[in-house]
Amino acid sequence: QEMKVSLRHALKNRALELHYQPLINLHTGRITSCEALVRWKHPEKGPVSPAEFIPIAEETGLIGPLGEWILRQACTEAAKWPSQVSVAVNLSPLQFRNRRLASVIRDILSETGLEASRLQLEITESVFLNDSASNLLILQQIRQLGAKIAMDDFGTGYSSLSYLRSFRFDKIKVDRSFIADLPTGRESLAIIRAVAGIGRTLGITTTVEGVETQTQLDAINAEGFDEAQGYLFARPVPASQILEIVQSSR
Ligand code: G
Ligand code: G
Ligand code: NA
Ligand code: MN
Repeated sequence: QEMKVSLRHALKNRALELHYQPLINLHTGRITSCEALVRWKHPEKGPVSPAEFIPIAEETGLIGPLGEWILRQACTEAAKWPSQVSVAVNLSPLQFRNRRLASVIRDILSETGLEASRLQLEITESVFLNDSASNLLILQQIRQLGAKIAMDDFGTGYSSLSYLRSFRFDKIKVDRSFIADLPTGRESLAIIRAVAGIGRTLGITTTVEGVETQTQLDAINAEGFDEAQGYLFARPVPASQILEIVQSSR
């Protein structure tokens, strides 16, 4: 309750900030996009993780205005980046309760001048759990704007594969739990190999997250993944730093 009040306050008073983490094209070594990750510096508690405050925002309905602020902020920043670099924004399944989500996104794109094709929305499988028919419709509307849709944390839901049949995703991001025990984890290796194969066959970009070591990267490259993200390349950094990074990486 107290958190809810201070989160609302933080949103109003610009105490929230977006950090950005690059995704690297494994064929060219270049940055393809940067994922926006929200940060909150609480006046007394110090930094509070989004893993803690996003669920509070979801329970209290604050995720609507918070999610719009995140989208607008991310698109504003990305419009300053070189045109070949996209921005990835996480969407909470609760944001789909707003049936006008696609038009909100369309307005933000036109306000900020960001080309739709440079916006990627990361969703999790839980988008398909409730109201899946109308959520699917919203996803299709977002896609029609020209934005890209990525399935985040792939493999951790209980029906990941079936969702690949429901919607043609532009990108699959394999959950970092499958990367953590590479290259020795036989099960993880078998699973990421299968995902790389699905991506190749269906023409879906395959990404791994949570790459922390060179040996993990070697294993991922051996499977032919398109993209990777993780501390091995870069940690999430503030907007001013990511601007320098994307400008110097051309
Ligand atoms: O950045 P970090 O690892 O602390 O994020 C923790 C969790 O919070 C992750 O599950 C991440 O997806 C989520 N998260 C971070 N930023 C955002 C955001 O802008 N929107 C939403 N919906 N979730 C976010
Ligand atoms: O749920 P989602 O995939 O959006 O989570 C993104 C979170 O993963 C962010 O909080 C980010 O800080 C974190 N993250 C990014 N790279 C790494 C990494 O290499 N290792 C670990 N453990 N976490 C990472
Ligand atoms: Na994400
Ligand atoms: Mn993820």
